[in-house]
Amino acid sequence: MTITLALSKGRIFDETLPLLAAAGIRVLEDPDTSRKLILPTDQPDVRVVLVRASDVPTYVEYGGADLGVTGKDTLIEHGTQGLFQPLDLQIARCRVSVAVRADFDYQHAVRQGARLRVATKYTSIARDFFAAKGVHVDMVKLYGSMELAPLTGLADAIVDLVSTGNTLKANNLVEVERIMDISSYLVVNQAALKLKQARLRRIIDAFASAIRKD
Ligand code: PRT
Ligand code: MG
Repeated sequence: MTITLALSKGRIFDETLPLLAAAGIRVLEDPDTSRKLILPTDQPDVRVVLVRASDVPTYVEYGGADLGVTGKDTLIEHGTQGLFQPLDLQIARCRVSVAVRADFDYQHAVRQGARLRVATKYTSIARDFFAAKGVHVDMVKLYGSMELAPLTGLADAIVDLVSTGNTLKANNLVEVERIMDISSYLVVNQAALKLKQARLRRIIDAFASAIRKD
């Protein structure tokens, strides 16, 4: 019986390592130097698969992985069907915000009932947020570099992840609304949870006791 954990390279991989260590699991190869997509660990029954951040929920939902770590942003956009989410891991923290060009009067546009053109990768989150506010939007779906959209006239506003705010600042954009706080969750395949219960329980419990408490 093998346990497969889906992670994405970068901050999620890096910030999951200490939690794995708490569960007595060490990954034996560095994803930044190895070309392998399946990484062995020092536990013969545990392996890590490297997938695109937005593919983690898909792998876990369909059983390509037994468990995974994914941002709440990704989880909301994907939907939570077939996924058990036992833990908020409190890692890779950031927020989803609305940002505009520094010279765009967002509050005025909203008060005037203007139709806003919004560019984002997070169309579900953005749609729900503006619907609740009663703001009419035309949504433009992008897959990256959202910051460019207001600078080129593609959109009035973007909905994107912000952590330090440095990327917005560097592109002369300002944050005008905080939509929600984001952190990453442990997600588990529901069938695996039954079939591999004892082993998965030990990993979940070890992760739970290693979560930072602040
Ligand atoms: O990069 P790729 O297209 O493969 O996928 P991805 O961008 O979804 O993956 P990755 O690894 O970049 O992000 C994985 C998860 O990390 C996200 O789903 C979030 O839950 C979480 N996270 C935490 C972040 C950030 N912080 C973050 N700052 N994801 C992205 N960013 C980006 C943001 O999009 C913006 O471009 O960093 C930039 C802003 O950072 P600051 O510090 O300048 O504000
Ligand atoms: Mg990225």
